[in-house]
Amino acid sequence: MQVKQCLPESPMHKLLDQIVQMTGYRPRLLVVDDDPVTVAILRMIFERKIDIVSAATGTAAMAQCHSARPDLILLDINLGEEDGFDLCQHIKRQPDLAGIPVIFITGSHAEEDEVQAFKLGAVDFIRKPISPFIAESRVVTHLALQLQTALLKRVAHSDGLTGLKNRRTFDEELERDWKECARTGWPLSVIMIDIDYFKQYNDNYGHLAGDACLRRVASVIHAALCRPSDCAARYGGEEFTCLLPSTDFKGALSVAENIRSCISALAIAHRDGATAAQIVTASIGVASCYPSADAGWLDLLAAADHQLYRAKDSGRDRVCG
Ligand code: GH3
Ligand code: MG
Ligand code: MG
Ligand code: MG
Repeated sequence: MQVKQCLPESPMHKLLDQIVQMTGYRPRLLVVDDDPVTVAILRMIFERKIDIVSAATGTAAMAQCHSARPDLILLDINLGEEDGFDLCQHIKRQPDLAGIPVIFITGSHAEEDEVQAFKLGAVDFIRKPISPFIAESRVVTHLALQLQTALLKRVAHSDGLTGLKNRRTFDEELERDWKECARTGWPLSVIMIDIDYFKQYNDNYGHLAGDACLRRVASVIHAALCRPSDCAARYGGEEFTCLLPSTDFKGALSVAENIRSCISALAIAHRDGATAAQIVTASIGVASCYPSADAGWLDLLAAADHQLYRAKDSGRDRVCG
């Protein structure tokens, strides 16, 4: 079968190209079909722009979902002994896979199958024999929307200057970790970090140098956290916060001391007369507690903030808790 590659570029093609160019990310499509000819045709249509992985059975498809993390799934209804509808239901029940859009691709022309596909959460329905133009248009449309949504989520959750999480995300994670620690009985710790005499740094070296300094400090804070559940955020201005679930006070103090010494070790010159060390330093407050369902997390933040002010008052470049 001859597949035309010179199809007109739609706004959705342009959107997909822009996102791919901006992120350097190549989208990945999982084709679940027991017919090798269909898989070969889809490969011909898409492989120029999109990585294709395939599976002929439900078990292989689940394995591909977990290992290849596709951005979109094209799913046949009649998979030999197996049923594509059952597989779709199974995928949609798994929280980490439920967000992957599914398009059914089938020889069935029955309206009730199309209705059933949408009821199960599919985003589209493509009929065989495949029309390359229609298949490409539908896949590109849903891929572009999926990648755009992922990009917007990333932007909404992160701080534009440093790439750390932003304050809104920190607050959401704090609320979630508070509930989780209240349920499990584990401790929860908060670290608050504030760069010393940063106003003078900006005044002396300029705002662009100030921004570069914030990025370097953010990267050592990020590197100092070792568990996947730990969270580092830019709380605002030159203030950063870390959230350490399942970490007690002693553990949090040692993480905080490591962050303080790593910031000093950057040895970013700060010669303004105010700082004894003549380099950029930070003051840090630490607070820990055992969350309970009937208490709020605001007290934990207030306690870390109080310790940060103690660190400032007692000479800066130190950790208090
Ligand atoms: P202290 O040791 O008491 O913390 O003094 P400070 O000068 O660090 O604190 P202050 O709150 O007076 O000043 C914070 C400064 O941080 C003021 C502001 O210009 C700077 N700042 C906040 N956000 C940014 C930013 O995004 N980029 C840059 N370059 N500077 C920022
Ligand atoms: Mg089939
Ligand atoms: Mg401050
Ligand atoms: Mg400061």
